[in-house]
Amino acid sequence: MRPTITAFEASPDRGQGLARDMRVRWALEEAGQDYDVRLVSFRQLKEPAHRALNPFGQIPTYEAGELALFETGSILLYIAERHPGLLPDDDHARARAITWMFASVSTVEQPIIERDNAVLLERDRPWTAERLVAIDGRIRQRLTELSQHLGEAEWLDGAFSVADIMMVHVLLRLARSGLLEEHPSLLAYLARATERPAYQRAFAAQLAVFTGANEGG
Ligand code: GTB
Repeated sequence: MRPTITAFEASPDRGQGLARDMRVRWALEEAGQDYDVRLVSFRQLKEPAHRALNPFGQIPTYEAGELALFETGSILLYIAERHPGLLPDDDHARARAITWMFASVSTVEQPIIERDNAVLLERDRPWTAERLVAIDGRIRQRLTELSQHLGEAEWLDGAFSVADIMMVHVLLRLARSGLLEEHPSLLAYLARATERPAYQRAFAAQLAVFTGANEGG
């Protein structure tokens, strides 16, 4: 069944692909699954019709028939369990890939969101500069640990999986921070991932929302 996802009507990042609908678009592109996109305004996000899909009033959501999901981790897992090539068949390898999905959002992403909050929402506070130093220290620690894990490997654990979609999208949010440049192996990991045709198609589709070009399926 062709799913419908939601995305911002007005791209706050001007088409850089940083909003989380990008993760779902990318997974669907990797899966070869066509999809529809319903664009939602900031006002609509907080209205009952959207909160019925996501009680927190956020994008993205995923609808297929009677099923409505929110949370990118859950949506990516749902897609990956129904399409070959996004999770390993081996039971243990599958469990490790799912572990990396959780690690992406609960261990690596957390200080990155704190950083965005400090830079975007709290930039005028007297303590922001000091707080940024502390946050960047926590991010640096995670990036060092991640690059040590990755070593010379192409992907997080064996073959490419939804865990890489999640981790790469989390890291891309640091693109302008200068922190990624301290880890050439992570830059190479991001380049490998974003060169994938599925990423490129997903990126072009979300960019089209910003440029006003027709939304692709
Ligand atoms: N844990 C949820 C998930 O993974 O699905 C988080 C969902 C979420 O944060 N959604 C954001 C949202 O709807 C959009 S992605 N925010 C509106 C609101 O809460 O009212 C976060 C995001 C937004 C914009 C940029 N940007 O412009 O660069 C980057 C990331």
